[in-house]
Amino acid sequence: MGFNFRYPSIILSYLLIFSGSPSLFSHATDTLTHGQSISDGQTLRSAGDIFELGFFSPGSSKYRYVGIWYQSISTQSVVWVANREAPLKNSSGNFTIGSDGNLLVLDGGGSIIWSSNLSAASNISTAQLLDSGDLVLRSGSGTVLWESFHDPTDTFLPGMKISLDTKTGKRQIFTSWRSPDDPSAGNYSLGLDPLGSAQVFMWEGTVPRWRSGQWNGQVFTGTTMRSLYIYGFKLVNDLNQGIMYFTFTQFNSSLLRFVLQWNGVENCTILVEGTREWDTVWAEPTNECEIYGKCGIYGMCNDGDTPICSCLKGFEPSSSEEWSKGNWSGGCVRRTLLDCRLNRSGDRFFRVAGVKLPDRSAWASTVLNEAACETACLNNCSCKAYSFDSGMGCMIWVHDLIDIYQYPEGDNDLYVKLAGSELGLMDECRHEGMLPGGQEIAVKRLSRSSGQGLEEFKNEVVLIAKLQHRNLVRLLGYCIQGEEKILIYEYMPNGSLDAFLFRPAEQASLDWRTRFKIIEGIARGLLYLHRDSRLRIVHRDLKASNILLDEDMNPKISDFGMARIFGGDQNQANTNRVVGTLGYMSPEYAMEGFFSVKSDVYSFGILVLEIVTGRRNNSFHRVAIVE
Ligand SMILES: *[C@@H]1O[C@H](CO)[C@@H](O)[C@H](O)[C@H]1NC(C)=O
Ligand SMILES: *[C@@H]1O[C@H](CO)[C@@H](O)[C@H](O)[C@H]1NC(C)=O
Ligand SMILES: *[C@@H]1O[C@H](CO)[C@@H](O)[C@H](O)[C@H]1NC(C)=O
Ligand SMILES: *[C@@H]1O[C@H](CO)[C@@H](O)[C@H](O)[C@H]1NC(C)=O
Ligand SMILES: *[C@@H]1O[C@H](CO)[C@@H](O)[C@H](O)[C@H]1NC(C)=O
Ligand SMILES: *[C@@H]1O[C@H](CO)[C@@H](O)[C@H](O)[C@H]1NC(C)=O
Ligand SMILES: *[C@@H]1O[C@H](CO)[C@@H](O)[C@H](O)[C@H]1NC(C)=O
Ligand SMILES: *[C@@H]1O[C@H](CO)[C@@H](O)[C@H](O)[C@H]1NC(C)=O
Ligand SMILES: *[C@@H]1O[C@H](CO)[C@@H](O)[C@H](O)[C@H]1NC(C)=O
Ligand SMILES: *[C@@H]1O[C@H](CO)[C@@H](O)[C@H](O)[C@H]1NC(C)=O
Ligand SMILES: CC(=O)N[C@H]1CO[C@H](CO)[C@@H](O)[C@@H]1O
Ligand SMILES: CC(=O)N[C@H]1CO[C@H](CO)[C@@H](O)[C@@H]1O
Repeated sequence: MGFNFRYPSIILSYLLIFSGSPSLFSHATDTLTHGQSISDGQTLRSAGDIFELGFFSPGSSKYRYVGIWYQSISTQSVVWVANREAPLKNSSGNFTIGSDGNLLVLDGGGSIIWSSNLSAASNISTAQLLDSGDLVLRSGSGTVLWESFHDPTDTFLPGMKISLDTKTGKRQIFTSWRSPDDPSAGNYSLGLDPLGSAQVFMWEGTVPRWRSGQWNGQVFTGTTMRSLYIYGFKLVNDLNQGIMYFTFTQFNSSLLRFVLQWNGVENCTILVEGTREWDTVWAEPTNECEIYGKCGIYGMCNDGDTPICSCLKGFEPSSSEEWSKGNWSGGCVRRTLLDCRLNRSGDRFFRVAGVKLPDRSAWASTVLNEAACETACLNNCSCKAYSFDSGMGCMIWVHDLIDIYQYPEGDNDLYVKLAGSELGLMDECRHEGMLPGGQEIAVKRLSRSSGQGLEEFKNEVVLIAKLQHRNLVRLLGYCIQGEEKILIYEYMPNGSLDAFLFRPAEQASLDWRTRFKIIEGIARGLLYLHRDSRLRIVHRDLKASNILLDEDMNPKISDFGMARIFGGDQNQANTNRVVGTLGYMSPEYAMEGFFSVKSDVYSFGILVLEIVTGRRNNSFHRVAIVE
């Protein structure tokens, strides 16, 4: 965006002639008091010289607007506009606090063209521009009457809220500019899901264009927004006040902003120190699969495939003619009706790995483990799919599945309910949970649609077959049949460590002796991987849910799908594909892709903290998730 700051000579000479008079604005201040005004060419400046408020013309426009921008940046970046719908036609406007205490933009004739519109303002109010970029109007007693952060334009700054009043349904909405030359409300808006799910939506008009995916307490699961070291979001759900909002904090001292651009892209940029240029941290939607419902209902988008849309297994295009033309909007229909009898239903689940989970999930708050989640979905005839995740718990879908995107960073698995006959191939490859000798086993199933499936499958088989240690889970066998790939492990009756650590009901059963034993066991397993085995192995995804517990609560490291073997004198490697779990990843790995045995040690450190405290390493406290 280019900005022309026009100082017509008439204004300049006015300033020169009267510069000797006792004007408040001979040097910039951050506060406007009752009765004072600033005219075109004058500005308010926040105390730390970060933001500036004044008159500007965007791009090639000749109109004048009152707005707030970053004071120090030469390429002017406006974060808020007052009179976006009512431009000044010339530079004789004023910004002032009116006699009733409202903030006003006046044109040269003295008519009000914009107002903060408070019915009960104060006749001695003051307005102050803060270093956060917020313009705050206070009454004489200091009560906040109005603030620009509650009346946003297109820019989401640290400390702002994106909110939903759960009682009235009123939302705080961000609206794009119409064009780089025109700040009036454009076609795109951004706000919380009016249905109350913890998701951010973008609309084009009233049609959903993009959504963030479900919030898991740490991140939005459907985005590639992985910069946890630059900023962190927080969800607050205040049931008393009936308000729910997201806000974010930046961890990095550089200036940071999210802009809903005029072209319908939400763009997070950071000011690169030294260069004074904005650098993109994250922007969506930037590929077709990120567009809401691109492939219609029961369709799945994968921009690595040609064509990008396919129907979920067991479904076929509703109109193959439209699909062949690249019009996927009609979506897909089920091939074989579900059986859906209670208990002995012939229905089964098909795993679709690594996806942005579909929209309109329902949260089964009382279901606490994956098996119960599967049962809950199987026993509810309206249930189309389920997903279980330690952060989000059990989610089921009773509406048609829409907006499924399979992408490399996607780390949620969706289990889609299908008639058993649709899974014919798999039947031959199924084990009944017990080997012929009566030994109990655990089965891990990978599927073709997981995208990374075969590579990781081979990796895991080859690796684990070479490894033997009491603190590593044992592989008993595997099966490849058609598109099915199955791993058979020894059975771990006590499940995974995260279930014990983070569930209030189970926490009590972990005494200090047991916790110590678990830490020691993990350390032994890790030492074996790093030093004592014939190979040097970096696990790359060490976390509580990958530590399994046997009947005596001995820990065993599992899930070698992401592991890498290092050569004899190799100490470090780099990858473009950062895999693993946020919160456990070392900064140099998460940001630069560098990994080494040290990355595992970092994850181990986080794990020890979690085992000792019984708390997740959430930088933010999650108040609640509503659905
Ligand atoms: C500026 O415009 C206002 C109305 O839009 C008009 O009343 C005023 O005379 C104009 N001033 C100049 C200097 O053109
Ligand atoms: C705008 O402000 C200037 C300086 O405070 C004042 O002289 C002028 O009368 C104001 N104009 C209007 C229309 O209020
Ligand atoms: C102020 O209120 C009036 C009347 O309710 C409305 O027409 C106008 O758009 C409002 N202005 C702003 C800036 O909200
Ligand atoms: C503000 O209003 C109060 C009550 O209406 C009045 O007593 C007071 O004089 C007013 N102050 C100013 C500065 O106008
Ligand atoms: C903030 O993050 C940017 C982008 O990763 C980086 O270039 C910059 O050095 C960081 N600044 C600080 C103070 O950490
Ligand atoms: C906004 O919508 C109008 C009407 O549908 C369309 O003509 C215009 O191109 C759209 N603008 C953008 C930036 O998409
Ligand atoms: C995001 O904004 C930056 C700075 O304005 C710009 O250079 C970049 O092209 C934008 N990214 C997208 C995807 O629009
Ligand atoms: C796309 O297909 C749907 C039905 O599947 C149809 O209703 C719609 O009109 C088609 N759109 C275009 C642009 O052809
Ligand atoms: C079958 O399901 C019903 C209803 O959920 C339940 O009451 C019953 O115990 C189940 N029977 C068996 C054998 O699981
Ligand atoms: C199925 O689950 C949905 C969502 O939790 C619920 O509203 C519905 O009552 C359930 N149906 C049955 C038959 O349990
Ligand atoms: C703490 C805990 O739940 N321990 C259980 C681990 O598994 C064995 C065998 O199933 C149970 O007997 C323990 O109670
Ligand atoms: C990896 C990670 O997210 N570590 C964080 C754990 O929590 C502490 C305290 O909140 C942070 O300082 C770490 O950065």
